[in-house]
Amino acid sequence: VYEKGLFKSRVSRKSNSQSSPQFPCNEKLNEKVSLIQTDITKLKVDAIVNAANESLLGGGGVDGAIHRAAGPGLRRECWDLDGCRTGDAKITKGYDLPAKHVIHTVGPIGEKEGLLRSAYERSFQVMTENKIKSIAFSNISTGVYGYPRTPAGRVALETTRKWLEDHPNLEEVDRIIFCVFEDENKVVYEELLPLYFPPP
Ligand code: AR6
Repeated sequence: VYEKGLFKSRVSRKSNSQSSPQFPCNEKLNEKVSLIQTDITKLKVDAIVNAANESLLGGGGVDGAIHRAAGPGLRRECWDLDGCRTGDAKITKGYDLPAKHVIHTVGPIGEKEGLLRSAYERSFQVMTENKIKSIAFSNISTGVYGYPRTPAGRVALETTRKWLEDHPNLEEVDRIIFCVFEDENKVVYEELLPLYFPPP
């Protein structure tokens, strides 16, 4: 499922040096993080993270794809959740998906950094509360909600790096996957990953 060898890839760290964050290499953390380009509904992980809206009742984009693949049980469970505020996250079962759970988070409309950070942080909290070991994130807010891709990637990776550093005893979390769909986000993550998770 996972693309291995990410950190030995051809990516140059020079390309983004102007605004490089200064994170030291930590191979233990690097091992937990992967990039994959695929349809997130195909991933067999403990949880996939949906870019939902506040109603939690489905929509277009990745949300629509997840609801279609999961089947009507997902919509029924979402109905009972009574929505989700922007920056928050809620969990359901995965129903007909290969993933066991769906963490539904609602990103901001437009470039509101605090709310996007909150969406990732709340997803990590929900992951921990539910003892989830492997998680795949879609690129929250970067489609219909119009958050520019590179700043959104920075928020995703910075939040992840900090969360991993703040939870050094979470041995049970063994994989955090960034699931990109279109080529533009793949390019963004290939450039940013070595800045937040530098190779040896
Ligand atoms: N697998 C993985 N990623 C996907 C898939 C897929 N099957 N389909 C799209 N993406 P968006 P948002 C990528 O618009 O910007 C919905 O209607 C897509 O290329 O799905 O947070 C909700 O109901 C993009 O990079 O979510 C909300 O109303 C990323 O997923 C609203 O859109 C997110 O794009 C949320 O907008």
